[in-house]
Amino acid sequence: MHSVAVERVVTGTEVQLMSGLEAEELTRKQGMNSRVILVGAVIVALVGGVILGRFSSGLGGGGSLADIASERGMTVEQAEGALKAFTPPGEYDEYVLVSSGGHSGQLHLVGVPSMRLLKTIPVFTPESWAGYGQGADWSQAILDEGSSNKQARELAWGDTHHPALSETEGAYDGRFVYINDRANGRIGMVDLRDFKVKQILDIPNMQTSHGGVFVTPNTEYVHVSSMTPMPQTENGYADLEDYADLYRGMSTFLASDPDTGRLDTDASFQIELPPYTQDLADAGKLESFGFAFINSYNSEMAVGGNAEGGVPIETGASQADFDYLHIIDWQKAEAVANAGGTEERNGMRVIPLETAISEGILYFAPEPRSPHGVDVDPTGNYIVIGGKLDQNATIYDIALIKEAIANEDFEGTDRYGVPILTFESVVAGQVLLGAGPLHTQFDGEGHAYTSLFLDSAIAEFTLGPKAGVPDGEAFQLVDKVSVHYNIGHLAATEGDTVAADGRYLVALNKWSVDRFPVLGTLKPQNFQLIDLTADKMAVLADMPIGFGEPHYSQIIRLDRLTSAIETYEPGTDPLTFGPPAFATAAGEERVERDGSEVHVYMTATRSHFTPDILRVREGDTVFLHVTNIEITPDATHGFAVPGYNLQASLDPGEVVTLAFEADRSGSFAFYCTEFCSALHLEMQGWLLVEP
Ligand code: RUQ
Ligand code: CUA
Repeated sequence: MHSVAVERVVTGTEVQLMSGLEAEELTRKQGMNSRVILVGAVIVALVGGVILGRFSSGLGGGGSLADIASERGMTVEQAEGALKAFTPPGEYDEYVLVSSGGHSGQLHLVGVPSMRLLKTIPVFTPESWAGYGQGADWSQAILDEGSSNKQARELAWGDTHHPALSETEGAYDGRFVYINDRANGRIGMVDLRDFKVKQILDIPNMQTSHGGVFVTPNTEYVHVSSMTPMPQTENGYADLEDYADLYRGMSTFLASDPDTGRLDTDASFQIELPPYTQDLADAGKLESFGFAFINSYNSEMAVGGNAEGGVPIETGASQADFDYLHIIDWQKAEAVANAGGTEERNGMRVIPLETAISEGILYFAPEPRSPHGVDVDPTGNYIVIGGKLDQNATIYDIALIKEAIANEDFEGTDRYGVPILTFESVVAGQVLLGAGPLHTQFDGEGHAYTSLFLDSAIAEFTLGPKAGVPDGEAFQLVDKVSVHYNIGHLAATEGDTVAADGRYLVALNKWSVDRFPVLGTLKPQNFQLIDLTADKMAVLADMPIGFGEPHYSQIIRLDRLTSAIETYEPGTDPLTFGPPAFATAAGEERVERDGSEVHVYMTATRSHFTPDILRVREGDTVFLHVTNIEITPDATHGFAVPGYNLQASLDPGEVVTLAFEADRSGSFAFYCTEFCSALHLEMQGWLLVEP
């Protein structure tokens, strides 16, 4: 944290012309390390020693910065916020925020600090602008694969919650991002070469997953834990009377192929957990490498039944003063799995709960009432827990945890026999923060930032000596900032990693209430950008989210996204990154008929498809192999057929196959859906389906 000195030089005349508000702001600034210097002719604003602009009223035709701010009714603080967040046209943001898209089922990329939406990556939900799940073979293959395992029906949506960027030595490496589907217990993998999803895995033996997603520090594994436990029975059914006996949670370690990022079920394993509700999770790093931490609530095992004479889940699940932090030694689990200590369940190696206990894989530590977030600090020493119904952040120390395990310092076991470490022996400190602490991020300089859902605020506090904080200043609340409203997650720049840099924080607010104009009954959620470089945290910008509710985000430095490509090698199938058999070069376009099967080898380039007339007969099966033969970046073409539900988007070099039954006779004018050139409207042709 360094403070930013603000110096402002104003003319005597201009001071007289200042609005009351502005004068007030200047006075306030003076109280905050600022100096107001009056001189004769010009106003110069110095922010951090840099001359920002000349505030002379005569300069620049459009008025001075001060005039613009006052004309627009802005305070000095707001104007400063605008300058700090603004990324000039044509320039790049320094960071990219990778955000879940909630029940839109997608991922969203946002530039930081400008808070401009840069891209949407379709994952679980068909998205017609990207030609995703609208007939293009590669996207259909991914969606089909993701509905193949435990799902009895084809799934057409997802609820994305927790993105997890791949890491090397605990820092983002810009290669892959994983994202879970809260609703259906699935996970998607997006390749950060072309920013397209390459795999959706339907994880066996669990039904839902919430925040239990992280990668281990070298992306050895992608972890997904279940949220609501499910019956571990043949048919997936058990009455709720048998909840304690037959329902189980799962901690899943999915092995990730280092070259492709694909998750390999054969090399993966699961650890069976008691039927508590496993919630957020995080990976140990550095000092805590090899451990995984999962929060749980509902150790009461409430199942509801408020219309059957029982108590509602919300009441039943909030009785106990403590729930259990799950501490998992995943390297031990890996060794046990590789030594055959598993049972096979629906194609997955499962370490039964008894084995996890007897092999010392699973321990519990008590955590205050109904905890939510668990976050490991950049040094790996501290594990911060937010307890929804407790006003404190509770900070655990990995050295104390290891010691307590070694000394068998247990206060007992739970009903399944999992040893419970003594609370006092593993906790390094508690900090009273306010109402509804949820999630915590870090700045890499010994500070932690916790979202307070009920207070609609973020609290900043110091960690302990092992994060570089002097003894006397350890575990102290140092600052708070209000956000609008009801913050869930928050994301600091690289704040999940060993490289947390303390530049910006983004608040992911669940409500926006009165923040935006009334445009109907459904209001947007709101991202708020917060400056972490000033002495006090300050909100710089709002970004209303006009799509599904984002849950969690991670912020990666732009310069880490080094594997991103601009065009495919000519004739590339996005799914494999290799050339498919039907890649077509210019001059090789053709139509091949085999009985009622018609294969069209087509090319697309500005501003025509070749061939541009396709003659088929009603009842034929048509395979349209389209190759975009452009090599120019951004020369994307679309391919859409009216009435046939077909739409593909072809980036330069890309090949897609659209397969369909020509079951509707007629003359259909197919066309390119991207405004690709001056003759874009001419980029069309005819599909003639002869009756
Ligand atoms: S957890 S409601 Cu990521 Cu706070 Cu979901
Ligand atoms: Cu190609 Cu429009």
